Amino acid sequence: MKPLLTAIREGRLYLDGGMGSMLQAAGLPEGRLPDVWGGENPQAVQAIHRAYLEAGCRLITTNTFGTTAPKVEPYGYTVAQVMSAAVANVRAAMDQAGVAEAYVCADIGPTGKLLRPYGDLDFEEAVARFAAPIRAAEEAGADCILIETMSDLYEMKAAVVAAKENCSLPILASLIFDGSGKLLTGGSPQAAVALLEGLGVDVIGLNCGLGPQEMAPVFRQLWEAASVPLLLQPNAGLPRSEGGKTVYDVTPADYAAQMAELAPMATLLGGCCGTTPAHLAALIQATKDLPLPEVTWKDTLLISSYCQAVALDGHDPVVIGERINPTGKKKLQAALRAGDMDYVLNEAFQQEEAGAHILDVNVGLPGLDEPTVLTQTVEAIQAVTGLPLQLDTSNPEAMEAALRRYNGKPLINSVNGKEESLAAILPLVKKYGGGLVCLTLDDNGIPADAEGRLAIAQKILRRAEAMGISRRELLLDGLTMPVSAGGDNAKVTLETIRRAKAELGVKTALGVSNVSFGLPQREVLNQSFFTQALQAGLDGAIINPKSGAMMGAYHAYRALQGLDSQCQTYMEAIQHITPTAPAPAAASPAPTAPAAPAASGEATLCHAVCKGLKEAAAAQAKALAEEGRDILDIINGELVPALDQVGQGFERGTLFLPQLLMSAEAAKGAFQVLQGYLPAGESQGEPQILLATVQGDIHDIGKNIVKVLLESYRFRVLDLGKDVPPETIVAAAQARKIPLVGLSALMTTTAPAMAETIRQLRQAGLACKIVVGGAVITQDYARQIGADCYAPDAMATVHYAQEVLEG
Ligand code: B1M
Repeated sequence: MKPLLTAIREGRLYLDGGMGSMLQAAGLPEGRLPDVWGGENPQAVQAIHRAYLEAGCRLITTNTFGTTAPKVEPYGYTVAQVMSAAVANVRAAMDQAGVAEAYVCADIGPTGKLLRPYGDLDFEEAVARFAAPIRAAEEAGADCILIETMSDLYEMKAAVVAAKENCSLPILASLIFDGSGKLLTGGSPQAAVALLEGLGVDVIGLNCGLGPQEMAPVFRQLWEAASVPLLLQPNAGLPRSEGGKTVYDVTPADYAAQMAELAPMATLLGGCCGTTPAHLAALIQATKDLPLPEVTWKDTLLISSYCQAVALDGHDPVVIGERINPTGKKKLQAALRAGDMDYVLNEAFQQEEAGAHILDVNVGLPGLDEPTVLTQTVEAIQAVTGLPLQLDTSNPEAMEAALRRYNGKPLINSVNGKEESLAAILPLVKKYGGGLVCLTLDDNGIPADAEGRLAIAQKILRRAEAMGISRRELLLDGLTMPVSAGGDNAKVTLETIRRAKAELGVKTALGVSNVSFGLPQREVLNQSFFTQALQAGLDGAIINPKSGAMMGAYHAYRALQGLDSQCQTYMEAIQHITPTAPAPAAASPAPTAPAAPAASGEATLCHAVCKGLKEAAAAQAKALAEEGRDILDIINGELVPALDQVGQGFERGTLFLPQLLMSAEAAKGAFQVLQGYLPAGESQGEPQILLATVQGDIHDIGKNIVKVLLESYRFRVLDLGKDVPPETIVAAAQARKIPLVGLSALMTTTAPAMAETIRQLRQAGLACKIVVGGAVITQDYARQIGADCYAPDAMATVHYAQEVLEG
């Protein structure tokens, strides 16, 4: 049998289709992990594999979507046992079907958890969870690793890193996008391609969530950006519920017809939820004779964050903000030494608002533990901005630590022509991916002429290509020397840029402002040199985006070169620019980060919550409380409106789950501070009020505010937390003889759980009163579901508690 990667290059391949619904039909009991059940009922699983093989599928996926230690060990099995039984099931089905040439895809599904800082799963813990089934898959004889249904690029990165570190099998990486064309955590198709090609996966794909028609727009975007073969496994349409069962409407014939439209872009085809062997048989029949997609190499270098990609296409330059670098910046030095992350984050926001497309991050200071501080700084910045980062350090240990944790594909600044630098940095680029800034210096220093610098560039290029790093990923830095130290210095740099583009076909980067070192009115020189460098072919300009002069030069260059359609960006930006003025707030020509919900740099509680700045939010809350402002007024006038703003951004699709989570954390931090200004609660005695956020709902900020306020009015509260089943609430209310039950629900989808809880409380014959609240609840709805009171805010809850409990 051909190696899988050869087979992928030579012809179209078919994966199988849905597994879950077929397992249910085969008798999988509700609540039992399918992976475990499959090991215990091999005939049932083998029959499904066999049906797909008989339909013509030749890549068969193991029944191991949930095979991680936390999920299988409670059943008394190890990951290795479940994986090897699953691989054996595929092999047995191949024997039964008489198919000798088929490939076993070891299925790796998501953990079901969000990674820090958005959730509580640490990146390394995620890598370890994926490592175990991947190791077991190779040991059991699988042919490739299929990482699928990933809705978050950070988790996908953890899985791919685990695969690269624990096996030598080909890696197929497949994502689940939603109807808005984004991943759950906001990632775009281009950001996915950047990350996954950087990590070196063999195939990129889409599966689940949508049907072929709904998937088409995202798939087209993948096709336009990717240089590797693509895989497509949609559902049989959009799922809908019918009589409590999930059903899919796309028939095998329609599925085949819709997939045939996309087949010119997909080397590997298959199906996901709702598809059956009949769907796959029809698909194969309809597409097997269609021409194979021609996978084309894209020369554009993509750099990415968790949500967006910035393209360096060799024509349209981008701005790399240079301000997060402590050299010569006393305040930043002090902030880094004190661990004052908010200072650094503000610097990031200001550059973003000034129009930077990528942010350089350098924390090199004597005496600072650079691996730790760089990683922490990168994690803090990537949690609150969608701009990709440039990791800037000469310390390889710090580079690896930050690269590993970086949520995307960064710029790596830098490698140079010295052997030790090449040996340390190139393997990191190969492993984690990244655009690599190549400094034209070596053990003999910086050559005086362009010829010498290009010779070093060629050496780096050869070494990178020998390691399998494409020249597309390289940016040559011709190095800026001050003109005050040599009349030809600027000319040599410009010539190096010109020749690097023309003779080596690489992109270029440059820190511009060093040219004026030692001279007065530096910005005048910087601006002019910058324009000349752009003219020479500079792609990644490392400049101060807060300088009106530099951003003016940048926007003028783009307008004059026809890179700014109808001078739109120029016109918008120039309104804010005076030649030496600080940063304009400019529209960005490259893909923009999700819109920020608040105006720039304002030190307000609302701004801190909107931007997800936890420490700043706590500090602002403290300042307001110290001013003597009423605590409830701060909550209702600042905290709630800030979260409303974030919620609106989320609804419009300009903000994504990560920002929602960061804002929630900031609001919680502020509230914790405010809590200290409220009178202490009463803890002695039986609880009088039971509080809970209803089943399915994890929003608890509002409920917690209600609790603290009730306690400050000296009511005794039993807090059952969030996502609480009706049965738990009824049992607790019954056991503790609670006179007042308070329920919170924040979503239209969880309001019915509130109704169900009330129904069960009433059915149990409890004499308690019931108060309800939360953003989606209204007076009418409360009445309709049988609540005794609707409380629009925390104070209203206190008033009702006083009425019920104090007469
Ligand atoms: Co999400 N979320 N969220 N979220 N989130 C909403 C609610 C949403 C309206 C945003 C939007 O799209 N505009 C939307 C729901 C849409 C719908 O109705 N269907 C939404 C969604 C969709 C989601 C997810 C599904 C997103 C996803 O994963 N794709 C997911 C849901 C997960 C789940 O629950 N199963 C999700 C997750 C999250 C975070 C985890 C990121 C975070 C919550 C963190 C936490 O609570 N620990 C979060 C946040 C912060 C919000 C918004 C932005 C803010 C909620 C909030 O805390 N408001 C929210 C948008 C919004 O409401 N503007 C949104 C401030 C709080 C003080 O107000 O809770 O109303 P509130 O409480 C008030 C009063 O209502 C009253 O007193 C409080 C103080 O005055 N009150 C009571 C509340 N409970 C009471 C109980 C009472 C009496 C009064 O009696 C006991």
